[in-house]
Amino acid sequence: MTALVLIPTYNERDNLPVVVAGVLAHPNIRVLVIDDGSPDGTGAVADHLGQTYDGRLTVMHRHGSRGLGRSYLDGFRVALASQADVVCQMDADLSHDPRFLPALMASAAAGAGLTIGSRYVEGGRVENWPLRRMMLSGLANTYIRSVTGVGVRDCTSGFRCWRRDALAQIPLDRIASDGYSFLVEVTFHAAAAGIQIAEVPIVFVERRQGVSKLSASVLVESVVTPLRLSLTHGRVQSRGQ
Ligand SMILES: Nc1nc2c(ncn2[C@@H]2O[C@H](COP(=O)(O)OP(=O)(O)O)[C@@H](O)[C@H]2O)c(=O)[nH]1
Ligand SMILES: [Mg+2]
Repeated sequence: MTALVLIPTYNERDNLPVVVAGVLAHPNIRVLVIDDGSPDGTGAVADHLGQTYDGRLTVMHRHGSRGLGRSYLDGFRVALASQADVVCQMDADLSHDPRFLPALMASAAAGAGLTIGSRYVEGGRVENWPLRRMMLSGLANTYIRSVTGVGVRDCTSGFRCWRRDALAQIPLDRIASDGYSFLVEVTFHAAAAGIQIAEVPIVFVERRQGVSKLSASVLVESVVTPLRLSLTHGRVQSRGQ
């Protein structure tokens, strides 16, 4: 089974080489770094990694307005045109440990169209989060589940693995949101399309270097998006756990 791992970056100069080394320690994996013109020079660091890991790492340099969701959409389109069996998503800030990739890929190999690396299933957890961030994340997931009907414990996790044939069923042109909402919206479409969703435990470690790009507008969008999805498409009966 071959995988393409999408890694969006914005100011991750010091973290990116570490995460890439961890990812490419696994066989049959390639990386696509999607850099949004990081002012700290992450794009150049990524280009250098492309030379180091010749043929296994490519870089997409985005221009214009930045956005995590838009970056993922561009990456998905590249992935869909590739030969990779599975398409993974992970953060560059070392919150997502590459050691969990084999478990995510094994779940995809066993048939799950979308596998989510989950903090909120047995064996999963978060390290180094203050209580208020834990509560916010827990509340957000309860809210998303009750409004949309999607039965996933960790809908806002960005550590994921898609079977490429499942990703091809998602109406990418209709996805409007960014940040966490992007993750929620894509998961909603996966559940609505009847794609099998699985969660495997991960340990999420809060970043030690650089800063989070979580902003107030992202939080507002997170409240609005589940409502908009359920009003527009109706609640879904998830086949997740
Ligand atoms: N391409 C791109 N990547 C982004 C953008 N915002 C955040 N990222 C990356 O997305 C990942 C998660 O972002 P982060 O700020 O750590 O969010 P948090 O983990 O929710 O606090 C990291 O790899 C970031 O570098 C963006 O606008 N464009
Ligand atoms: Mg982070």
